[in-house]
Amino acid sequence: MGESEGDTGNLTQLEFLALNSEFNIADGHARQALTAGQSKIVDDLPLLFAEGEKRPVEELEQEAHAAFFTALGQHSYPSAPGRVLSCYSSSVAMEILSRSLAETIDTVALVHPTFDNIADLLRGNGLKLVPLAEDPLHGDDLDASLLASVGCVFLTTPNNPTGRVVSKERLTRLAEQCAAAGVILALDTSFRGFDTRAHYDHYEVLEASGVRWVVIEDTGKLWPTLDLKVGMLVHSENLGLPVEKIYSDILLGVSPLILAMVRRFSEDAAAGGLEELHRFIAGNRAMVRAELAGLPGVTVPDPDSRASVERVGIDDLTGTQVWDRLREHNVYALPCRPFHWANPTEGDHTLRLALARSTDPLAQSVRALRHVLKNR
Ligand code: EGV
Repeated sequence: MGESEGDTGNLTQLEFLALNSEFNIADGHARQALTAGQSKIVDDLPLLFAEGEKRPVEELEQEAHAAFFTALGQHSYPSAPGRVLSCYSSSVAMEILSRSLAETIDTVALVHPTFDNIADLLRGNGLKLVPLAEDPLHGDDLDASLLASVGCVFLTTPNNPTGRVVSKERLTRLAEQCAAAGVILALDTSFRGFDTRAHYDHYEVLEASGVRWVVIEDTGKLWPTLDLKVGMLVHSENLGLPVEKIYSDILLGVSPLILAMVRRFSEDAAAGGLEELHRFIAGNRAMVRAELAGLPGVTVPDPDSRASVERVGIDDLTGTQVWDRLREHNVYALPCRPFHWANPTEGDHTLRLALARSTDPLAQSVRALRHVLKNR
């Protein structure tokens, strides 16, 4: 359904093409310059290495988790051993979860749209998917028939690429419904650091509901650490899936150097770094919107988004056409078709831009976009 000759691969394959361009506004990884506070941490890397050599990794890991979760308001995260599984990336956590789910359930309701590798990892492990569009997800109660037909509801919040956040009230109700139906509730919160509306204590809500829950957390989108990062698979005591066993099939643990670095970046975030990041992303977003304002047929689909990505709607060209024309200027964005994993045509007229970039190359990239859109 929805495949066409114009399809150019998955989103990550499109992101690969961009990696060597100075105008890479494709992937959602953080590539802006380090702040002064962050540069200080990088200066201290030899000390963190020495700390990683000397101290027990369990201590470094607990400190990294505590610093990260508290910086983002997640005070009720489970700190007991084995409940937060540190992975090389959130996609590794996603693979572990997908393999675990496939042992006991057949079907997952997955938010639509969302980053395509979530759908691909679930399907790659043999799971069937049912799309859950954002409007019904954020509206009334989920259909009883939907809940009866799935073993898991999987949501990305803030969502990628739309930035939509599941509110505390909404999560409370979703968790109640999933608990009553015996359905696992899984969240990918990789973009939560950008949006204070996603900083209410999710773990408190999930635990209070009694639902079987899993959360994938990520440090990888927040800080420009050259892809030194941790993804975390966090789970409820009652989950009843072999996540710890499958984790052990794939890895022993992440580097204590990276854990020590995550602790320091989290402390810096809590001490004002997060607000600085929010101002930076908001500034880049305002610049992008100002640069594209007034172009006929060009829209802002996600006016409330605070995520580090921004969608642009284009009435009379497809995202793939704009992507192609931008490449002639060595600028790489992302056409949104693949985000709409169940119905790609829904994403035909949108493009995603990365905002976690230094403002100057981002501004040059957006000027090229304006040029392309002006000369349609
Ligand atoms: C985004 C890259 C993977 C992913 C980027 C991403 N692809 N992991 N297969 O990390 O929004 O650009 O999430």
